[in-house]
Amino acid sequence: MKRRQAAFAFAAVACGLAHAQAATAAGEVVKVDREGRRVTLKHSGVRNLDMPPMTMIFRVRDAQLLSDLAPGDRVRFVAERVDGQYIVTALTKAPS
Ligand SMILES: [Cu+2]
Repeated sequence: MKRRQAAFAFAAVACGLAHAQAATAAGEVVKVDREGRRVTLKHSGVRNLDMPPMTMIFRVRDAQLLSDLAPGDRVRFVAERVDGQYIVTALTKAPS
């Protein structure tokens, strides 16, 4: 766990904000929980989080990000780890 956090910290510093766009990951919406401000995504690898492909629940920073989403939508998103939780900070529908 410590090693993983250290690796993430290093990646965050190495990438910096200028490369935030490159941290975009691809996923498909499985479930939208607007009240709980959560979204379940079946995502491909998330490089900045060192995360392999999986289906998981993310918290969402801004409920607005969920306003136009439905299960089955393909999305591009940026997720960050904040206080041990994975939070989606940006999300757009992928062009189909
Ligand atoms: Cu994941």
